[in-house]
Amino acid sequence: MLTIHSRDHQYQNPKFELIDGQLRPPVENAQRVETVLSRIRSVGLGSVLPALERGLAPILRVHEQAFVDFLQNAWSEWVKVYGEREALPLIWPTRTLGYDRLPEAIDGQLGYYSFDAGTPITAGTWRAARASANVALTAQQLLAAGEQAVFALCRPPGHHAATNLYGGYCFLNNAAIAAQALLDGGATRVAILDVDYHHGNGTQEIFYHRRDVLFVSLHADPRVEYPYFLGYEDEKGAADGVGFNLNYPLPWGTDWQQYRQTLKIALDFIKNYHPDVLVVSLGVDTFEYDPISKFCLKTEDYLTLGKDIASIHKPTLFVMEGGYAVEDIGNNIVNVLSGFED
Ligand code: Q9C
Ligand code: ZN
Repeated sequence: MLTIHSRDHQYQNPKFELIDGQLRPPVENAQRVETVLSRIRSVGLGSVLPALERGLAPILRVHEQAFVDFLQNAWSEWVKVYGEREALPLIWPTRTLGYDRLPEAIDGQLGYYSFDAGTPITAGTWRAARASANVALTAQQLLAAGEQAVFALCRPPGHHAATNLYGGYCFLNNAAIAAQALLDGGATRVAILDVDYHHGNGTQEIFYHRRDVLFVSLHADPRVEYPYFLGYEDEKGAADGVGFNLNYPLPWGTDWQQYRQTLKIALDFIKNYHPDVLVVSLGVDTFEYDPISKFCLKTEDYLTLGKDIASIHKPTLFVMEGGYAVEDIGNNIVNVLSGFED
């Protein structure tokens, strides 16, 4: 299987993240990509190709122009006021505080365009986020040209990013941008299967009113897990999209046997949708030793996960999402991809 990659991921390199009441070294760090890449090379999964520049047009098919402008300028605006330290929001438009005004000050704009304080903006964030979208888009082009499966080694991840919101380590929604580009390139129906541990709230929001993209997500129950406010089973889509959004919240402690039962149901639904293409938001933070998660999948389970995804026989674009801090993420990712190819 081909892998697409960009060196520019390393420009997203915050010194700390705010997590669980502490400033700690970020789990979403540049080492993640190096770990996955070195495993891809050592097992000889296939060639690793650089991403091509695709410009802003495909990004603007998914994200609001003002949001993209904000991401592009946030760092320089922040530095003018606060100096060269990581930009974090401290206030949000919530319930009775009002939602509609876009403040002029960068502090207010950070709150307007974000949904958490765990996603630092640095000098290189925009460069890295754009490169990550180009990774997904380069993989999308190869798929459109006839590849059966391609792995987009995206970083930063994307599935929490919505039309005009960033958060959860995500700035641009790489999977959604690729899905939209597949439609624009001639596909009629695209299914997105999100197997990251966290609900893909951004992807859900982007396609919630549409039926040309089916969104199916397995994730930790938002009643007890991030992102808390979206990802419930009664969120089924709206308007034209009713019936085309499917959430499967699972309890803490879920192991492969329980996970697989739900995965089979999800894959059946996807099969009956008859998509032209499948996009997989591939997080391996479902791993038993993931530092921020509470599922119990084992390294060998990811082989079966890949095999199960292959069983619906669709051209498949794998987009890297979460999976943190442990050496095993290399094995886990490569197991999904090689399980798929077996
Ligand atoms: N108590 C992705 O996996 N919050 N993002 C962690 C831990 C951040 C995860 C809180 C989780 C974001 C792409
Ligand atoms: Zn995740």
